[in-house]
Amino acid sequence: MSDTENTGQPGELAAETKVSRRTLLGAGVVGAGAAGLAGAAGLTGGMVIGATPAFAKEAAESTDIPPGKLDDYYGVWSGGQSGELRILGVPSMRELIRVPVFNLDGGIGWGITNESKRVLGANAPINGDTHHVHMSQTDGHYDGKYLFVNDKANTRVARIRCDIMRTDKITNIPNAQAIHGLRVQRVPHTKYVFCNNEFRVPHPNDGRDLADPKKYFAVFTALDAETMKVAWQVLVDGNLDNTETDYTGKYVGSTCYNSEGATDLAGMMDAERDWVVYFNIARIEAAVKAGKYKTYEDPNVPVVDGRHGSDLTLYVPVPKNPHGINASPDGKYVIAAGKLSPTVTVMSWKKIDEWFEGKLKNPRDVVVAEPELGLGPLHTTYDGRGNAYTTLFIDSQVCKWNIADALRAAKGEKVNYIRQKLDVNFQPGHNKASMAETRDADGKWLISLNKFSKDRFLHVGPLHPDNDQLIDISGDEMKLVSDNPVYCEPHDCFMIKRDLLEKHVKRIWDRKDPFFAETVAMAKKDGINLESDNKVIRDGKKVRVYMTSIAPVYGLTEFEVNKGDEVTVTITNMDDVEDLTHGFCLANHGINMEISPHETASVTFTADKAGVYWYYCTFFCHALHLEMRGRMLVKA
Ligand code: CUK
Ligand code: CUA
Ligand code: CA
Repeated sequence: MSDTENTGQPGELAAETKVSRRTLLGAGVVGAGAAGLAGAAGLTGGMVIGATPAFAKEAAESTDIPPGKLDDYYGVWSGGQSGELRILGVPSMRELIRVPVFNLDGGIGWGITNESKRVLGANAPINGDTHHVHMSQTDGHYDGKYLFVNDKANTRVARIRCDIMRTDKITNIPNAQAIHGLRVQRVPHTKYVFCNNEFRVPHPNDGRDLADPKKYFAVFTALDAETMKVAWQVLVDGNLDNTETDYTGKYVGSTCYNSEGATDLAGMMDAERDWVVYFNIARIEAAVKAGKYKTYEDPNVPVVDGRHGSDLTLYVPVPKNPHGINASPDGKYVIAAGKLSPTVTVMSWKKIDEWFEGKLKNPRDVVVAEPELGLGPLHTTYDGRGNAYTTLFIDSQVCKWNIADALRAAKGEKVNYIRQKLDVNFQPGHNKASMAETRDADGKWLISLNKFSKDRFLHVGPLHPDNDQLIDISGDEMKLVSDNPVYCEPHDCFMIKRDLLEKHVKRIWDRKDPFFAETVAMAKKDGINLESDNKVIRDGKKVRVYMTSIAPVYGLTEFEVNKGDEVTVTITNMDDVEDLTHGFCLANHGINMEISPHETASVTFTADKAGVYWYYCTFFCHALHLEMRGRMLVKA
């Protein structure tokens, strides 16, 4: 097959896009993994993969959302090293809003307001690296309550409240470095958020054992979803990459690509097999309860020992540097992608249960198939009709295959389990089908999150956007329907049906919202009624300025302070009209914040320059929006 056949592109390809997907990343780029990849390619020698079947030409589902009409799905995207989340409409792929998490956002004042600083913590780093965003679930269905996302860069996990789409808690994970994989417990509900520690380090990491990597280790973390406190951790062999939970609430598994415990690339590719480690949640809880744990950096965080030989864990050898791990929505299987092996490993949750019950002897007995799919399998998603879709990074394809047929082939039957390979542009990491991480997988849309866009878009400088391609999977044939440039760098996303989330999302703030409760408490101490008072309270060198905003005026059009005062400005938006947001920007002070209807927001700064400083509204709220301003008078 030539590299430009079977592209599935709508219309003609421009000549310059006819680059070979397989040569796009030449030896130089993948060269680092060349040894492993050559080995992997060798394994494909005997691969029996039938030709992609011919499909009757049928039209793809329409992505056209006419003006005034709404999308069928919310899409929730992680923002990679932008540190944020993004909410899109699917299938239009229109970006609806960004949710700042581990980043500064001057648009709404995230990292500037007191309310956001309380969530971020004092002097928190603002270079997050979000990969895995998942919604809380109840009985394997999305419940519209929370989103959780990792920060690989600074070893944190954040929770986002879906009703206001604001980050409301951030937890630093102790005894770990680089939280990568993250998943929620599905059943009976999201009690725990599971977090993977990717980098092995010494413990305590205080300068000891620098040159002794044998003493480094990694931990698996269970966060309590409600308190956002670490419930327990498990010390593991190797490292932890991606993670996945089952549909019974009993087990959670993680891929490990560095079973070698190596500190360099060659060392991490040394073994032919690494593993997937499964954690037995009930046994771990019992061990913690029985006091069978140690503590390391944080005396309040119990760490149980789950290394080889422990009855808390099961290590299943799988080929080679596995990456993604994804449970099928029927609750039966969990599939780990081989990355440096052309295979994926299909494991049965039931057999994992049997292994822990002592009914199986060999850890590999939980493996029910290991189909070959192509080069560089990274992540798998599902259509709810028995098919799996695995991204092939090196082949630049999405491979659709049938799970039942792969199981039959594993038993020696001559069946072709590959349904279709669709070229994507280019080098896909994650993919995700609509509703696929719940029991309600509906097999309508598939997103392929491609790391390279090459010439698919107008050039904008050396940094190219990624290309998130939307693929219609509702029929027998996958059809590529749109290319969507995205800013660096979504790793993962999910799609939830509109009606499941829409009903949980508020249109106007509740005055009793805990998000600004501390600010309300401060006002109460000052005897201020935030909804009507416009007053300045002086407290030594601290000045607290309270005002309302009702379009097009602030409750105070001037206030006076002394140079050197610490000033807190608190604004309450008393407009009742949905969507009537005001801003507060103080000229030449690096301050801007957003205040939506019935919200209270505050900001604290030092008035360190004498003079007249105008503050003004930054959200166009009224015909006289430009006139919505006032003066801070700073006496020398
Ligand atoms: S990882 Cu990026 S493509 Cu962080 Cu889920 Cu696989
Ligand atoms: Cu208020 Cu513009
Ligand atoms: Ca390895």
